[in-house]
Amino acid sequence: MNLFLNPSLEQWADGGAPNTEPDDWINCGGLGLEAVPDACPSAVPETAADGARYGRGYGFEGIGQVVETTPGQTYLVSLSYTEVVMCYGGATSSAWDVRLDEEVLLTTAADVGTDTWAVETVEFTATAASHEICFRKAGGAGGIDALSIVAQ
Ligand SMILES: [Ca+2]
Repeated sequence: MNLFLNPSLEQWADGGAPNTEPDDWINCGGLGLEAVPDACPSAVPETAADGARYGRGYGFEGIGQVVETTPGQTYLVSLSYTEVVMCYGGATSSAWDVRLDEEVLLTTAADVGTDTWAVETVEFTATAASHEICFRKAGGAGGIDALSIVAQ
């Protein structure tokens, strides 16, 4: 069972405006994300990895959730990610950091292009009754979608 709420970033209360968070997600980076296609209909890629929307970040923007965990239990975190050409320019990069309580567990590839939704996974073992999982941009403009955390 995926422990993230709104894992495909489909619900976005304020219309997906720049520097905001999808419903149930918190800002864990410089600023929040923005929803594509809502905030940028000409963004590339046009198609989400899952559903109708994805989140786009730039620089060190990020979103996260605090999930309840069982100490000693192993969890698998997964994300789909891509490079994004923005409406208003800026360097593209698909690099995202997956962070556990601000510690980087994984940095994704930076160069998957804009025609690919790549998938990466990383495991961790819980040491507390809850942990914050954060997907934080590691420079440039890129997208995320289809986020999950599942007990193994
Ligand atoms: Ca989606």
